Amino acid sequence: MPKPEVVVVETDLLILGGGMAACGAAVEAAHWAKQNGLKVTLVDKAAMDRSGAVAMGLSAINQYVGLKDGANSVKDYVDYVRNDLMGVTREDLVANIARHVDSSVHLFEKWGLPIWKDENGKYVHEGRWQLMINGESYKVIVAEAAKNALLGSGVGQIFERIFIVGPLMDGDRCAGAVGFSVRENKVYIFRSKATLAAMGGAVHVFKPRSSGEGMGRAWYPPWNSGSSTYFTLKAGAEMTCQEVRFIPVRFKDAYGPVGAWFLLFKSRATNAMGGDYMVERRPELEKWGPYGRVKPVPANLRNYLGMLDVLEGKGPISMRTEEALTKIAEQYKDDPKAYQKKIKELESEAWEDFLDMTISQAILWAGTNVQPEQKSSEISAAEPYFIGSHSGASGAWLCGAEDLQTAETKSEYFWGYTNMSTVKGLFCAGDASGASSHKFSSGSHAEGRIAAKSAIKFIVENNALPQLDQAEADKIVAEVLKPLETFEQNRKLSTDEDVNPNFIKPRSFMFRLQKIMDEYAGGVTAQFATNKAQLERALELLAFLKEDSEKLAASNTHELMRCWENVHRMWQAEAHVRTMLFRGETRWPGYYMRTDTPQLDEEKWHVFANCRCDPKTGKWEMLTRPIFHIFAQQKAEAPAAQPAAAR
Ligand code: SFD
Ligand code: AMP
Repeated sequence: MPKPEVVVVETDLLILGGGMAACGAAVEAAHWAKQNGLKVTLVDKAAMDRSGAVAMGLSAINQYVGLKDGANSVKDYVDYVRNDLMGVTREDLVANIARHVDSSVHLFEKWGLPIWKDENGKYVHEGRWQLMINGESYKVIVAEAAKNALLGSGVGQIFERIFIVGPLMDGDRCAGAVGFSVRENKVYIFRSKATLAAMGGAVHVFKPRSSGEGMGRAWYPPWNSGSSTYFTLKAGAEMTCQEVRFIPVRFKDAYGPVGAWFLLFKSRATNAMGGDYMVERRPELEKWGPYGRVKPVPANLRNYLGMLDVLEGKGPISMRTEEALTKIAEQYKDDPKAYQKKIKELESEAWEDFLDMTISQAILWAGTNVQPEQKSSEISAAEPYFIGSHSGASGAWLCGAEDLQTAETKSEYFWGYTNMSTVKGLFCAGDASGASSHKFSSGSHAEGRIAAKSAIKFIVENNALPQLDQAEADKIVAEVLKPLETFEQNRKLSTDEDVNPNFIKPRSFMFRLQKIMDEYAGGVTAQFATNKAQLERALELLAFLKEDSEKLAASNTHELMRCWENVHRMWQAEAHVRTMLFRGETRWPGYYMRTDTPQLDEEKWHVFANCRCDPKTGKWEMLTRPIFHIFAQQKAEAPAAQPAAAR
């Protein structure tokens, strides 16, 4: 391959990613950039219309607070999130999103997203915080608005199919990013005054349940590979909640969502003996301090109760779809025609739930003759993912909004610009921002808007383009392209492209990473359990893997992307293992169990576990940060008012 062209792009605000948070950022940035005569550049590794977690569409908007109707308050949402995360959340970040999220949802509707309405014109709720949508084209609609905002205002430019590898630094200030085109022979140096990382979370760090050709079928779409974590870590940012992975319980093998079944259809899940683990194992909840008593039961504890059944050999666990649908239709039982009509209506809602967001689940149902109104379906716990915007919490440690700080929080949670990381000029949103779970698609969009507005303020107040150290930039470009060179130099040493004494291909590298994580860091085959000795062994093996990452080889630019995706995953893995090792307790059973410290330790570990990797020395620092409340002090055990739909 000829030497790639190096393209230098100068901008004011650089938005990395084209997902929900980046689209929110684009809309907001366009507005403020125009007022201030600034330029905005957005870079996505894929095509924005269908990139990120919402690519296939979604069937619900999971965060809507309903402030206008007075249905809930910001504090209600904060209570919900804190309880669900077993007490570990940055209340200031969650509150900031909660007070802005409704306006993002109203914008989605204005842009053309169909939100279900009842006969009185009111939104149909799936649960207390969730709205039902016809969301197959959700991402297309949100991306269109983002593109219109950036391109229509004349302030913006968009680069698609450019994979961002890592940050460009000017001392302690983020100076932009380096990436390459996955379609053309070009390397990009993006120089910026502020950078917003919004490149999603990570999948395929752990071995998935699926194997062979089905391996790409995971719950989380395969293209988010830990780039946000890598980018922020490499810039030297402090990270938080890196131990808080997310294990979704999903319809088995095709990962269809369960929310609509549990909340809208009020279904039960039962074991092989017909027992309901949420009822039979309720006493187990008492072991988990105040968090075992909150309503709804935290997601990890719901998982855990089901896992206990599986460990006792009581699987499979089934979603009782037939029971739930029949129960709803029962009210029409005196009128057979009305009964049949209702069943048909429910049946089509059930299929649409999958067709809107997890088409493969509908295909699996069809392929296995499932009629949900007649037959229940197996559910199971998926492999671990990193998705801080959902029910995980991993991400960068960010500055909160000034007006949400208290005298107590200000010195810990505030350092100048809302949503800025501990690195000057580097902002984060969505999965890239930590300790602010349950923002989902809508909250990520709102957080993107918050972060972009703040980043523009930063630019206005720090309006000089950081220096570009050309020698350093050349070094980074050479490093980015090295796998292509390694392949070219060594390919003739073997007759098989994938087996070579001098290099490792990204696919093999990924399998090695996944095996380490699965076996030692609490993956599926380890039944989500790990301990100090296993985590230390994982670190030992990860160190060898890191050495071998120098020998990654790519035969084309697509494979070059695969190389870097796996390097990003490896760093996400290391941050995760180190933080699980650091936190000497089990706080989120159902996500992972530290078998050597199997209990909650509120006294010692009611804190954030944070980490930082010094970009110069490569040395990791582990530290704790305090958890503060921002509303009038309440006890964690005070449950948020119980939603009608919660179990
Ligand atoms: O219920 C690079 N989520 C759901 N949210 C809802 O509101 N309702 C639902 O129904 C949801 N469900 C759901 C959800 C997620 C997933 C994975 C599934 C189902 C299967 C959560 C939201 O989707 C999630 O919170 C947001 O999408 C998060 O937004 P953001 O912006 O943080 O991430 P993104 O949208 O995935 O976008 C990431 C972008 O980064 C790009 N990218 N670009 C350049 N260089 C690189 N190196 C890059 N790496 C990644 C991506 O291309 C993308 O544009 S439910 O079933 O759980
Ligand atoms: P899911 O499809 O599992 O991602 O769920 C969508 C939303 O519903 C998320 O906000 C979940 O936290 C919530 N949810 C799912 N199942 C339950 C349940 N059994 N009880 C309470 N909330 C739930």
